[in-house]
Amino acid sequence: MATSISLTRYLVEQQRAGGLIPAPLRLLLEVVARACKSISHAVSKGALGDVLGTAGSENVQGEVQKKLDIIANGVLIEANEWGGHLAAMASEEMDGIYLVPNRYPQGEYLLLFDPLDGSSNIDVNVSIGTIFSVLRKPDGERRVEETDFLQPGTRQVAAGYCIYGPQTTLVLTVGAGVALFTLDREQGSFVLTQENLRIPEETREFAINMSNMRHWAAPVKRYIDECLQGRSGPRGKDFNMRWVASMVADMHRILSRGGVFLYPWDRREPHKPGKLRLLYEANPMGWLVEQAGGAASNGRQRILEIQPTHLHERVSVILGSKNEVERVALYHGTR
Ligand code: P6P
Repeated sequence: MATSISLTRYLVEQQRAGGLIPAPLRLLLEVVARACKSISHAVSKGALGDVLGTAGSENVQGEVQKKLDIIANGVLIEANEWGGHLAAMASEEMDGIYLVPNRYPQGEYLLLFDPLDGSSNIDVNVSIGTIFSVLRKPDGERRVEETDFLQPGTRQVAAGYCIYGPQTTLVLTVGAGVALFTLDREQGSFVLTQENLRIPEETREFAINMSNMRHWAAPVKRYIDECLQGRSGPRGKDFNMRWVASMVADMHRILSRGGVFLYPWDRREPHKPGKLRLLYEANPMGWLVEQAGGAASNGRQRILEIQPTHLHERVSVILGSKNEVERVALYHGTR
């Protein structure tokens, strides 16, 4: 039987080969992976663990928080604050940034996360996940401020997600392709099960919430209409649609077999550029997609080049198979 490669061994060998993973970053990624293992355990308890249902509070987005949102957020904060690899954290579930307490050593990295994406699916046993992004803090000794998190996605040093589905799977990039680690529950460790994931440039699958069709802008409506016309229409082929309503699940499918994911701007809340958040959803997913040979656009520009203006900024997202993302951008008049 082939020797299984643990996450730790993969990170050490990546450091030897490419120097992309200094020891503090390796420690950070291993701690995040251990936190995801704990979250996976909590998620798997379901009704047996008093973890379902709402927490009776709202997050900064004004969304009702699920008990598991709060649990997952706490697990990530407690796991990462003492290690000396981080200066601060930011989360979808927290209004402001979380500075590592002075009683712990200050590190050089910033960790951003959506602790439990897709939480509307928690109570109905559909796959959910944790999305994370790692940035460097600015040089110097001053305390980190919220503005230090406002870096474009091109400045990420690591990004990934952990999907809690039939398998618990960690998907990670540090800028040398995308690797996939499956949790071996008997060993209690993440084992490398695929590397150099590639998204096919062509696809026959799109993921969008069709119930919003009447609210979309013309370029998105044109793109989806043409897909729906199938082989007798301008695309000359039939398409299939998927919508899990859990970005991690939809994006894992796209990273695994291709497809295009759209959550575009729509007229329901015209003052918002989109529903999904730039810093801890679109940027990490966008980097993973690009590292796998796909594309990530807001319809008008490369997502990773957007200069954030505030921590919980939202963005329109078109992610996945390169030729499809470029077609949507073309329809927006930006190619
Ligand atoms: P809708 C989950 O709440 C989420 O943020 C993403 O994971 C998912 O893709 C999207 O919202 C689903 O949104 O409007 O279809 O419920």
